[in-house]
Amino acid sequence: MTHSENEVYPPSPEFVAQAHIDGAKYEEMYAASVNDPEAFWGEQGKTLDWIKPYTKVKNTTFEYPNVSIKWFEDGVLNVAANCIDRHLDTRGDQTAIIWEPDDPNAPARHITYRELHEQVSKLGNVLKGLGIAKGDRVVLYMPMIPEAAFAMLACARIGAIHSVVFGGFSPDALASRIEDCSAKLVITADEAPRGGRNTPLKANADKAMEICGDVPMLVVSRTGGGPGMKEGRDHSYEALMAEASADCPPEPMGAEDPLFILYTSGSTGKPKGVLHTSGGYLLYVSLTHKYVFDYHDGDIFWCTADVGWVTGHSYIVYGPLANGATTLMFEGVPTYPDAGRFWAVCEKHKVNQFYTAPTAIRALMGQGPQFVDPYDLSSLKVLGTVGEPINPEAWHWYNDHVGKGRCPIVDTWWQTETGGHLLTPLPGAIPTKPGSATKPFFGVQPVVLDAQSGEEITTTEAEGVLCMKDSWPGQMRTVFGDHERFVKTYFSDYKGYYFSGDGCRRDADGYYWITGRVDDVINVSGHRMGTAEVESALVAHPKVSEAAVVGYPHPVKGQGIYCYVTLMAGEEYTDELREELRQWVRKEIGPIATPDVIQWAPGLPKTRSGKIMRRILRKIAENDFGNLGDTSTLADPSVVDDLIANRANT
Ligand code: 6R9
Repeated sequence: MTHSENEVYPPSPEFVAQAHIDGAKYEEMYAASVNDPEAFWGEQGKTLDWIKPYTKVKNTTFEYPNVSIKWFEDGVLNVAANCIDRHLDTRGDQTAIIWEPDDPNAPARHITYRELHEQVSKLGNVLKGLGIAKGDRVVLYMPMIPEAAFAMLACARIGAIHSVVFGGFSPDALASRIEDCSAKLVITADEAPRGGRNTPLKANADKAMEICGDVPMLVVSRTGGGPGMKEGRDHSYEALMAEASADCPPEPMGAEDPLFILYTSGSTGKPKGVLHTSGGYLLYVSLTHKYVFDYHDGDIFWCTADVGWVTGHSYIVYGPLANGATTLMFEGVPTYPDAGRFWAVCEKHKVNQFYTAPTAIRALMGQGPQFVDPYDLSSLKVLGTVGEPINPEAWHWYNDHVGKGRCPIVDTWWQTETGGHLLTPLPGAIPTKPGSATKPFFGVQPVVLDAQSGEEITTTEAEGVLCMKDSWPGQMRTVFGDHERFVKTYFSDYKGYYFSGDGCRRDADGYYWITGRVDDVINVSGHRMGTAEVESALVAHPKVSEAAVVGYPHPVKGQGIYCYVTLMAGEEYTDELREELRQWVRKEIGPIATPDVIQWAPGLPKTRSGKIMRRILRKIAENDFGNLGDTSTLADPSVVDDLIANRANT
């Protein structure tokens, strides 16, 4: 089945009748948002609680090299107070967080806004007691437990900047992030149960500190296992919380004071510390959460992401809590104890909006409908996807078996850098087309540029690179500690625009279809990875002299990791070494970076100036030999034939 732009699914009249935004309202609000952004955002900004109201709304320029992005710059607020304190009068006893543990037989936790206030306030005081002050960086390396959300919010409450590192990352990856942001504290847990197995977080953090040096550690006891505490460095979360006062006034923060740093892969080897600030980010995630999921008071919202990714930041923690929602946090994996777990949880907690990644849908689809059909999914109203384009088969399976044809599917395109959704349907307003992220959210001005000339394509139908013409409040502000890199990465290739790194097509109805990255970033199970990161891990092995890594189509992961490896002279190309290299990369970066294919490449296709021709390697990995393009500039064209002859089975 291929994409068809003629296949259109409008929301049902019943859905439209109860939705916040219908088609006409979308058109009206969208026009207002781009015709007069000052007025639009100035008005929307009032949905937050300000300690000192802003008088300025937008002060942004994409002009190279003077890029500068400020929203609500003279306003003062506190993000945690907006997510917690302001709800206490009206919904103190409402559940803020439902926590569903990995083990389906263990009890779920329901944490009210009042309890959340107490926990976050106590933890804020614990952090202060450990010497953390406004502007200090705190790294979180946590399981999917409520304490992860407490820690993020406690940082926000006292003005510290959190940087969450995904629990699946290796000690090396953790160490480099601790170092890059000069963290003053690491918050972790003894172990992270997932799918019936425990990830040794504390042991990994211990190893990281052998690399980056000791940093004070606050350790949550999740399983009671894991290594012992190091005297003078490690502190027990439970012990300090037991003594902490619950009186912790929220720190007044400038709207442009940093809220968090989140490292993400780019086309070079070193992950970038994407920096988000307080006011604009919170407004943008709360507004998108409300309108994109058509969230109504009392609804149960579930985003299945990990808090280690931006999706978890924006749509498990900040967006939902700013809206006074009930947000579900799931510790486990979609296939444990079996492939029905997501649906069992939806039934158990009567989930109304469900938000996941296409890779998870494909994996579950492969297990068969018997894992979903028995569950009562009548509570569901809106389904969402994020992370990569959704293929029509997966879309239809999601629509038929999960949504029973009743629930609009919102395919949300956005990035760590964008803070929240940029291209997405509003479910009561925009008819969907399977595989298309449809239309821009309020205030978002997408443009399609010709990749070579950089000219804006002004016809409705267009194909090229996806850029943004103007800023939106959730946009990242800089790369932590390297503003020049920020300007160079996003604003130098196409002057005057924000460059997303994605290619796209706009159809005759003005719908956007993302065609994938145009740089050396691959998307493995919805996770971004720089091919350069995997290459540098490979060449760090003593037997490897050179490596080139590309993505190739993978039925479940979307893209798999295909590595071409050249060994040092005299080394032997063996299956044992291949497996050793797979484990090596896994250890260097983390399990998500484990190579799917390693092809021995005694020679790599290079230009005469020594540049590896990745375009050709991509084609070979894709099994597309008829279409190698111009190979005449290669120093030695015969290496291509050798690589084709020895292409690995995938
Ligand atoms: C939120 C998130 C961003 C990259 C992005 C694009 C891809 C995300 C997508 C999508 C097609 C969608 N992407 N959502 N592609 N349709 N709905 O995933 O952030 O990890 O930074 O990845 O993911 O290529 O540029 P992040």
